[in-house]
Amino acid sequence: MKKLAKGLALLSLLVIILPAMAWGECVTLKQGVIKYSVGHYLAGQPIPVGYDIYGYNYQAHMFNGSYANVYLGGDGLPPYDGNDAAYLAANPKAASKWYWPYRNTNLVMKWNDAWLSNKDCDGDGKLDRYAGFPSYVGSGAWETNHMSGTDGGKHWTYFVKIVAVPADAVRNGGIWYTADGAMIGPAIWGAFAIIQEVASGEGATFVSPASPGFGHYQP
Ligand SMILES: [Ca+2]
Repeated sequence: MKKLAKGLALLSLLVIILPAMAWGECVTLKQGVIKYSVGHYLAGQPIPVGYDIYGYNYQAHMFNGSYANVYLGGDGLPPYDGNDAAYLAANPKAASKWYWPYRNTNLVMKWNDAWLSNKDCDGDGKLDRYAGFPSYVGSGAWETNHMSGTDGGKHWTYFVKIVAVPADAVRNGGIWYTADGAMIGPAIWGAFAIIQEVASGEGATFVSPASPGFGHYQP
């Protein structure tokens, strides 16, 4: 009877430890086995630890490059290099993409690990999103976009902060609110809200009344 109890205790301990170990066995970019997805221009190639040819640095949670290069790779196209005529001659279908008109806008994006991790801990071969949560809602994910360019010879900038909404947030029309009724900000991409916008020459055009700080939305 004592033996059985001991055996059961060991078994229950294993039941607790094994899933934790499986979750803890994360694959990193350094190992060279996390690859670009099917359909990507670089499909099958390992994602590098530093910047890739588009401007993504998945290890450092950032992107810096042409706005079009955020999407071109995923659409099976090479990175835009600034030469319209040569690029379109080689890749004519780029001209019909919605982001093609924004190719001369420079974009710096930053995000946290909940938004897009630099590891694969769930074993699907892809970098994890909202790791440890069933969806982005309540995950504390955030992203910033800093755009810049020239328009009619004038330099302009635009900055926006976006968060995944808390689990108890309430959506009313196009606006997300906290559980106690404070406005978080305009809804974007479903489960996300804009918490701050800054336009050059205009200053902050929106500051979330609930909070413009990422810490406020951490689980
Ligand atoms: Ca994964």
